[in-house]
Amino acid sequence: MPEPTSAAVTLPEQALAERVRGDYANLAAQSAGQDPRAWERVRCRVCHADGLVEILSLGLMPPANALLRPTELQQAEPRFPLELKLCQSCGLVQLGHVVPPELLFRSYLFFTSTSRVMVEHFGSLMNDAADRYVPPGGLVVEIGSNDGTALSSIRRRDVRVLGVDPARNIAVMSASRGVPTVSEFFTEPLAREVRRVAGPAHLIVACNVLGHIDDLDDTFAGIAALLADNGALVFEVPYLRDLLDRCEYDTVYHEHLSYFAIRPILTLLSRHGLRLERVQNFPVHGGTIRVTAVRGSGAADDAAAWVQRENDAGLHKRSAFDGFVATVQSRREWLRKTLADLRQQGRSVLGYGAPAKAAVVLNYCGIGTDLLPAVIDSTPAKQGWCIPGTRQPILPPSALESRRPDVLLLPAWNHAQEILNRESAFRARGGRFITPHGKEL
Ligand code: JHZ
Ligand code: ZN
Repeated sequence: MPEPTSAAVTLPEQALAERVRGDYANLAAQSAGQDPRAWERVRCRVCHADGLVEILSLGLMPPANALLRPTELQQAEPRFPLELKLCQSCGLVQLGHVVPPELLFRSYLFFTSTSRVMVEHFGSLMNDAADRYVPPGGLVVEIGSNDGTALSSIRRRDVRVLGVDPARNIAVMSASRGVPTVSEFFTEPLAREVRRVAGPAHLIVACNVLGHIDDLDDTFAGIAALLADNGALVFEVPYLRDLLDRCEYDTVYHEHLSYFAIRPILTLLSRHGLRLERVQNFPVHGGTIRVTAVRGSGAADDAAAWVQRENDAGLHKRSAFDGFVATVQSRREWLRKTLADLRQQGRSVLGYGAPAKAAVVLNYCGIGTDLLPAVIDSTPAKQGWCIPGTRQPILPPSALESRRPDVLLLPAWNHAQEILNRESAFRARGGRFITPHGKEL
């Protein structure tokens, strides 16, 4: 019997995602067969030095969120090199190739609202920062506003909000939350236009988006142009030290061009007349830093301590990454063996969560539908589609009942607590959760 999916229900955002995917197919066709050097970037995107050194190659991979329809499985997929490099001058870890952003971000299938924990996290960020920096009638602009979750959480009614996000399918969702959104990439010209029409922004928020941007100087020039004199920029990025310490190699994918530490952030801020005021860290997404910056020069005292710890860890040296690379390889061997053993024992295994990370793990580890037949995800817009490259179909959570797997592999390990709470019945009947990083939950 075919698995029930919500594909029969065509939500407006799904219809739009379909339409925008027509553009994707065109771009993908154009990129097929191109020399990978066409996508290569040889200079550091923060300090512009050349001579980036390679840390890790995950091979040729399809873009992690380029989900496929079952009818598209016969077609060739575009693949791009996925290589992590280090700038030994400023310490920025970055990808050596840039997939055209039109391909990655015009139709987006990740929605902030899916995780209750993230909704609360961004709710407190927005309300704390608005209370602190935004006067009555002031303006809050969010870069990468996704489905409007964060901006719509602001409780104060005396502030104006504006989202900027290139994903055309998501604008429908933010509009339904009452968040006006410009469906474009944030650039310096756009920032100047926003300022001309709406005035300066007292608060600019950018969470999990700076890593997606190739031309960071243009973005920061835009921020500097738009920010009110006494305004603040608050941004969040996954923290490089956590990525290395916990070997979160599956957060390396084409959308993520930069992997930030504080040191390169300071270079970038000072070049654009911004002063680092505060750094905080949070456990979300495997380890995140929140940086608050204002107009000015220099940095708050604790920035030096952050940079010192990074220097002590040798983060700007190639040798600091040797252990990481060895662990990535051993985790691949472990996962392949574990899934093969489970199959031999006659245990059924499904994946839980179809984040971008799932595509990275499954493709890098070479896990096809023989070892993992399908994955479950609560996002209606992902259900009925398949993981790029390894092609597991994405099923709704009701498949837990119809398939009754023995083991769930959890690529969405960053949402472990929330998912374990939601699926307590699975564990109550003896089901096991394992992560691609070798943890039993
Ligand atoms: P999740 C995202 O990466 C997107 P991804 C982005 N590229 C980024 O920069 C990083 O975050 C930081 C599902 N799920 O958040 C929903 C359930 O099924 O790890 C999602 O498809 N049930 C902007 O793609 C996936 O898991 C649940 O109960 O790696 C999680 O994706 C919950 C909580 C989630 O994002
Ligand atoms: Zn650099």
